Amino acid sequence: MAVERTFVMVKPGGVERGLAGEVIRRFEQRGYGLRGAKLVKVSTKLAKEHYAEHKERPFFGELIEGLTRSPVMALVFEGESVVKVARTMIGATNPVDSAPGTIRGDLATEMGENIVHGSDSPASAKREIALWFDKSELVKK
Ligand code: D4T
Repeated sequence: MAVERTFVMVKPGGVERGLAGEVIRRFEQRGYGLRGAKLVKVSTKLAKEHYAEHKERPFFGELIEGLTRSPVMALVFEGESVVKVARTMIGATNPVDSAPGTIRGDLATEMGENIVHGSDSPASAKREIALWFDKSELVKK
């Protein structure tokens, strides 16, 4: 086990509903440190790069439209095994299957409005943090 960083994003639907603070609160209360935070009006280019792994999927267009429709809150958290724990805290991709107690399980009901994103592996975390943040925007402990 190791101290690592992950990328978390409150998606447009989450920011629109005023849930950015609730998402940050959950990670901070769990014990993870906030190392980066900013509101971003996402360009189509950035959205396509973020979701590059899904570019052949039938839902890609909707995904890009959904991510660019209003600002997101981009976040970096640091702590013990945070990549894996963040995914557990966020819950299953489809909120219908997300357990109560998870972010999606408590706050969402629809796949297209699942509130939050978290990197799915340490390699994805590295890629996504570099994609969304300049090094100068991240703080040390
Ligand atoms: P993100 O990336 O948004 O945190 O979600 P997940 O990591 O939990 O899930 P994902 O990358 O597989 O899917 C990204 C995004 O696409 C939507 N989606 C996904 C969809 O609309 N239909 C689908 O069949 C799938 C698999 C939901 C989340």
